[in-house]
Amino acid sequence: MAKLNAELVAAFNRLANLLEIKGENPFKIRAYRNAARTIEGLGRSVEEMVRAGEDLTQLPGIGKDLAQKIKDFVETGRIEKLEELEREIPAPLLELLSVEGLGPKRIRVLYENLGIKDLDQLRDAAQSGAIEKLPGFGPKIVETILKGTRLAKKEGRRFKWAVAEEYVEDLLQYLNEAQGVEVIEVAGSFRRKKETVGDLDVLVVSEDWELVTDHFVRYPHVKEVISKGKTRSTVILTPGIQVDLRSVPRQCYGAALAYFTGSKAHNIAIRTMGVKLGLKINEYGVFRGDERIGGEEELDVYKAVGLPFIEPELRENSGEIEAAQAGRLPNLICLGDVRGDLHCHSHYTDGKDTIWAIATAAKALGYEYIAITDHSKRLTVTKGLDEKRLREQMEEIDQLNERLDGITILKSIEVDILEDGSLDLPDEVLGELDLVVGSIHHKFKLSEEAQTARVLKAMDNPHFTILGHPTGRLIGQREPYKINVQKVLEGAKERGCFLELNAQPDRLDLNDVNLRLAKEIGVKIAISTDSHSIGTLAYMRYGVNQARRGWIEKGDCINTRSLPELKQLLKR
Ligand code: DGT
Ligand code: CA
Ligand code: CA
Ligand code: ZN
Repeated sequence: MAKLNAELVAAFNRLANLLEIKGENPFKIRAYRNAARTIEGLGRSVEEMVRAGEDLTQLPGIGKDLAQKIKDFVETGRIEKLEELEREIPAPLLELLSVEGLGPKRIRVLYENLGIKDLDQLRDAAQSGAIEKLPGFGPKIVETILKGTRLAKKEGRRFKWAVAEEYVEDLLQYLNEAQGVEVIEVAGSFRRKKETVGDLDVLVVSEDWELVTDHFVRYPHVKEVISKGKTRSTVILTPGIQVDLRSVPRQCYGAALAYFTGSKAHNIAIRTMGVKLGLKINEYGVFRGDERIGGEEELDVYKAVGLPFIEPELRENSGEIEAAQAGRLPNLICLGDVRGDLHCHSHYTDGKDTIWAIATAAKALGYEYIAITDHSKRLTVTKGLDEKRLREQMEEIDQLNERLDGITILKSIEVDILEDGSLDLPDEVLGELDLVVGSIHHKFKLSEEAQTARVLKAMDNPHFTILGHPTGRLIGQREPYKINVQKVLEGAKERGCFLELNAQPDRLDLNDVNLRLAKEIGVKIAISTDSHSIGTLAYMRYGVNQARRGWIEKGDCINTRSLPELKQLLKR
């Protein structure tokens, strides 16, 4: 998605939140949220649409007023109404939105009754018992809020990888316009594809550092210049993310890239190996005594200590060096290995697009198959499918499959796992589907024992194939529910089930540690986007990034298989 689209989505959502905190008209608030959703799923650049003079009111949920705001935003980068509200409402109040258990409505009640404006005041009030006494806040909610406050503080100012990427794309494009730039690369946790990124570490090889650094600090999204030096400059961009830009001489580039890619623990391990061989390895190169023996290429560093190249995603000193020594590094999965998406919502429930549109978009991505997995009936807010509507959908899919070439639509459902581990639809209809994704969407607070038993019981159903977003966590917002992932994996292995790696940038569920556990136990995973619109089918790459951090190879994944192979695997 173009950066401007993402910014506009964020601006509209922010507007909606601010209006809700103010207690304004719910219809207006919903209109902004709907517009944000429309743009998120657009799959094309609004900027281009505006420049081409297209009529934006043709888009669903975009009226005249919103079309004007979009135009203003494209032309000026601002929405006046949003700025007005931001002046009116204290900024830390908005940060409270990231706390689990707090939506704009509750924030408003807290602000009006207790004057709570930031995380510290929130924590104090929760601990003093003041919040519990407010109407609509019980002890359970207060407990959730307290936990959420701790999580928000811990995550601090870290950015989800996908958000960082939006800024990186634009920044790199801008930096490349500077005169004399030869190489630019982002190192650090961003290059290692960590799920969250603390700051961006950019390396530049150039003919004239001064020109580059002057250009850098004039980047329009710079909020504050922290330092501007001879080899390093640091700025803060408007969303609050810090960027360190470093100038690197050409002959040191590989050593610097290795050094600043990290992780620190990985670097230290490599450096220690070097010391044993009488070598000094640092950001300037590889040295024997005073003699420089390498450093132009990143591979020089690994060669010097007798290792093959190690992919950045593996560099956490969590076994990759031993694996490299033993010649057992994984051959990591790539986006191009993926042949289909096995979790995707249509307009039958809370998705935006028709099945035809989804199938066409999937085909354009080069996929062989796409599973339509709408919600089941318990999720009434999403218009979850009952047996009758699911059968109607199956019929439509049969018809579409006859008409469509080069892509197969798989019949499926994201069925709710009920509290007792039974599934939200009768076995009979589940048995007619190509696959069944089972997910937990309620009763998050069971004990670990009960939650684990619930999932295992669900997997006992012979139609169950894939466990969706297996731990339920939302990065920086909601901890995983208590569940014994190892037992779930062992249970899946016994029963011939699979676990999902949900590619939504705020889920990335399973995490890297659990992915490695899945591989060790021998449970294959499905990397799925959980798309609610065709624009977000492209989230697959976030899933692949995470899979790579989890040492996943092509063969560890089910949606890298051809359709006949997949169908074979799905038979339990
Ligand atoms: P972040 O920004 O918190 O998401 O994580 P990183 O890994 O990007 O960490 P950052 O930005 O502090 O530093 C970038 C890289 O520079 C880090 O991954 C490894 C390297 N580095 C930084 N400080 C040291 C150090 O004291 N020793 C070594 N060996 N490497 C360091
Ligand atoms: Ca960093
Ligand atoms: Ca840094
Ligand atoms: Zn779900």
